[in-house]
Amino acid sequence: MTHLSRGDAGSGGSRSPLIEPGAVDVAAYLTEKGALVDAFLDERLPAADSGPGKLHEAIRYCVFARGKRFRPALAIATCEAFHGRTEAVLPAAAAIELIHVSSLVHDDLPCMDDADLRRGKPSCHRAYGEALAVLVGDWLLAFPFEILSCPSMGALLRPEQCCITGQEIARSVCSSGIVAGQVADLEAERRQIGLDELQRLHVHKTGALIRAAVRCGLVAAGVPFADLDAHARFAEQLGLAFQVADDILDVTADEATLGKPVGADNANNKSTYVSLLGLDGARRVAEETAAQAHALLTELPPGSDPSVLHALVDFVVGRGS
Ligand code: GRG
Repeated sequence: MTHLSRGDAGSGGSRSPLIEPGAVDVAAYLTEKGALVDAFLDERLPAADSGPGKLHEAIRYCVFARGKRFRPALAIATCEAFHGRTEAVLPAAAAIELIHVSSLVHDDLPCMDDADLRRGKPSCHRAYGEALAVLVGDWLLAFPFEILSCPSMGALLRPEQCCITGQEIARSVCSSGIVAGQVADLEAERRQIGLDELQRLHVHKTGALIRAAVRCGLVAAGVPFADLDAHARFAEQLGLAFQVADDILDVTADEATLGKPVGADNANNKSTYVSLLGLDGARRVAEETAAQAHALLTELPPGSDPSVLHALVDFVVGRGS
């Protein structure tokens, strides 16, 4: 479906397209892989009406809202780039999406960003109240590890692969991951921070889960653990590009497209790539970071097929241009 043709891999320098424009239909890829992830989750999440209270209804409300499913698609694309089986990476891909949703629910709370809208709908605490939203976020953070430790995982991955997958995902949340990044972000509010500090913060807050998606894809494809660092290097650049594009969209997109309030960063006194560099400067950083991601993808070993990964990099910066 997605591999219509493959272009010249190029040198990865400044923004020469590494694949022919239109060679990979990213929108169709995200839809196709998103549907797989949704079906996987639909089978495993408790029924909306099963109680207690509205817990499971609220969980489904958040999970099945209109998200791009970028992170699970990235995990699947990485696994497929190394000729791994989609079924082998699907549990990790779904787990990563749940962690992401958990972070969105908590991020929207009054004590954090206090956002009324998420994925085009009232945020979880707006729809279900603050106490239940905290608990929905808690639940969504633990359930991924129930999925990953399910005995049926043994039919898909070797025990060491299961362990590393769980470790990668847990690490993307803890002291070098989303939670640490969010603490740094809160600390940085109401003061001017520099580009280095902003970048460090986002390596954790946004980059860590994107990196985990790539690493879990590599693990599921059976890439030797010793090669994970080298093969996942593009993910760091991709994570940064994703955040820069997100900052740009916060000032350029409309609420209907974004599915959340625009201008929220400014309202919350956050330093962003746009506030530090201006719109053109931020766009330049997005392009440069994407070029680095493309260049690193060209260094993947012969035999791998990173064409969808190149297209996902272009998709990320394309959203912010
Ligand atoms: C409970 C894991 C957990 C963390 C708590 C609140 C918090 C600490 C962290 C906030 C992390 C956060 C929301 C970072 C922003 C990441 C980001 C750019 C989100 C937008 O991602 P998209 O565009 O959204 O992929 P969709 O809705 O399409 O999935």
